[in-house]
Amino acid sequence: MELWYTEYQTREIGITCKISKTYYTGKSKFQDIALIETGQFGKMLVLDGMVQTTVKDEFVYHEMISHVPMCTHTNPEKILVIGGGDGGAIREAIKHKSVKKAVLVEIDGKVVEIAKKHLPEISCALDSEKVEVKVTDGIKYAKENKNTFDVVMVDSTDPVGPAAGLFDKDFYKSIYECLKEDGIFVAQTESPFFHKDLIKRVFDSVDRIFPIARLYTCSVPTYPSGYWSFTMGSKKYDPLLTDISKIDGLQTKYYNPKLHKACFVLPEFVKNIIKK
Ligand code: AG3
Repeated sequence: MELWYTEYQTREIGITCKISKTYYTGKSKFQDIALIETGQFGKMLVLDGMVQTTVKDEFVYHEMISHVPMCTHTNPEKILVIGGGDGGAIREAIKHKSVKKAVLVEIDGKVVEIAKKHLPEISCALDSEKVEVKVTDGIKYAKENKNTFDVVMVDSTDPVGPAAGLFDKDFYKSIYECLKEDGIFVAQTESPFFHKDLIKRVFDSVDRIFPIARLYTCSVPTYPSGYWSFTMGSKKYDPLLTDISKIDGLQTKYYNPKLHKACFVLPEFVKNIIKK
């Protein structure tokens, strides 16, 4: 018998994958969790029915959420990832030799446990001695750790359920305060095709709080519309002015020095979303 899984990305469209194995389905305190084997994308992590990551396309999102801010900062030593319990963003972050410590703050310990057990390719860095995993609320953590981090990445789920507060203006203010004076933050901000209002709202908030606000995009085939956005807020460094000749030795499959700037070149309809 053939088994298929569908994520209904909007009320009008979905992504359907043939699955050959179910490694885990269950409920944590915060959400439904599933770990399935798909023919096309390999192992796939699904939270509350929404595809979070797959072994075959995770590199795009994880490299882009991490290397763009990491290479914009001139000396990122202390890193914070909020969400991202699968470990992919932090795996990329610690590829940077300057990093002394990377803290992962994930609200749902079950996600970390499942990723460690079933997604070693993605979660491998969680056992690194530079990495500290804290199972707690990222909003609270950001408030309690002022002036501490060089780079903060918000690797959240969609703005519903446990992640809703991670798209709030007050949260971005706490992030601003938990960054050092030249700190940078990036948040995943959904699809320019399907989530225009959200992108506009987040970009506006970040633009009000940070001296520099930028939006960049990449292609993630398993996410709604396949086209994804990130919003960056920076206190000092402008990613468009990064000296890309200094970026070298990073082992990547998507990110590269030229893309560092090219990813900020936006199509007209995306420019219009964030136009003042
Ligand atoms: N977090 C963002 C995934 C959003 C996908 N949305 C959806 N499928 N509706 C990814 C976490 C990876 N570390």
